[in-house]
Amino acid sequence: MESESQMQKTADNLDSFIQKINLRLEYLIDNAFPETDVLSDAVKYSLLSKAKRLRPSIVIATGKAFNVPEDISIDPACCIEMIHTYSLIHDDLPSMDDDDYRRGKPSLHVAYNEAIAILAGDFLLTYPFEVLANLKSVSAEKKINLVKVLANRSGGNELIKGQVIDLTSEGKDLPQEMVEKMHLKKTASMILASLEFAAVLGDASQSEITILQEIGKSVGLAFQIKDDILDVTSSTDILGKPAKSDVINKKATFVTCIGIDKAKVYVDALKTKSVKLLNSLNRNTLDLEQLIENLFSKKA
Ligand code: GRG
Repeated sequence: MESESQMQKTADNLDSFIQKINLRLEYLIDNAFPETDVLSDAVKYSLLSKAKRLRPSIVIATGKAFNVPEDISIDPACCIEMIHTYSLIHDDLPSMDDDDYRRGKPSLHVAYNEAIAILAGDFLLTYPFEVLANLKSVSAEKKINLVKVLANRSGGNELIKGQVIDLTSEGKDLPQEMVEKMHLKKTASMILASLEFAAVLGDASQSEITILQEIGKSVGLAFQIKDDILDVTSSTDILGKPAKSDVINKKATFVTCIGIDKAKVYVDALKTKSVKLLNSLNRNTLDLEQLIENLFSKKA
């Protein structure tokens, strides 16, 4: 049982991760653009808007469990957030989900235009690889392994594959195993990349990597099932993105597949599994545990 002071310390740690991530993202973007232009403005509009910073926080928190200093994990963490933000920008485009509202304000293609939104997404997909190549105090071998993880998890067999399944199955009744596959690809992939980044930086053993990957799958799946549930139970104001979007777009979700009640039971089972896996790491994972707890209780 965690003491009250330990819980406060964990909450302070998570807040400080978010503040550091926000500052570093701004620094990295300023560094990429010697002069302000419409692209740098558009990138900042999306990237620096209010977001939970879940994935980069996972990199830092898991890194800490593997003795990786925050000043080493911060840039790889920001790379994941950039890729995640690109995927949201492109997902909102008229040719994809055509959503006008994201992170509590008009989507990028609405605030600017479609071409600029595509280009801002392109920038956020490519710049992270430059940032990884330029990392200081990280060996060349580790940089290559980080690049491999990021290219793989954001690539045609993972994040992009999930989006393809999502878009091509609109209006269809998918079996549960196919919805699960889509969720693992679309949503778990960036959470898996976050855990694998920490594993690379912290020299995790093969058995630890396997446990981290199992955690990533359970947590990623649960995160998306919660999202499926919130789409029908919450509001646009609370979510900061359109509610009932899945219903309107005729998406196959866990709610359409097994119903809200069974979906909630499944999320609870995934939570129990994740905590068990986390404990089996035998490391100081208090920050990571709290992050996962926040994610399971997410209301937006
Ligand atoms: C365009 C290749 C490509 C992929 C898009 C990420 C994605 C795939 C689609 C976005 C829509 C969606 C429902 C994604 C599932 C993951 C998810 C719930 C994203 C929102 O992430 P949060 O809640 O948002 O962490 P913030 O804004 O806090 O970062």
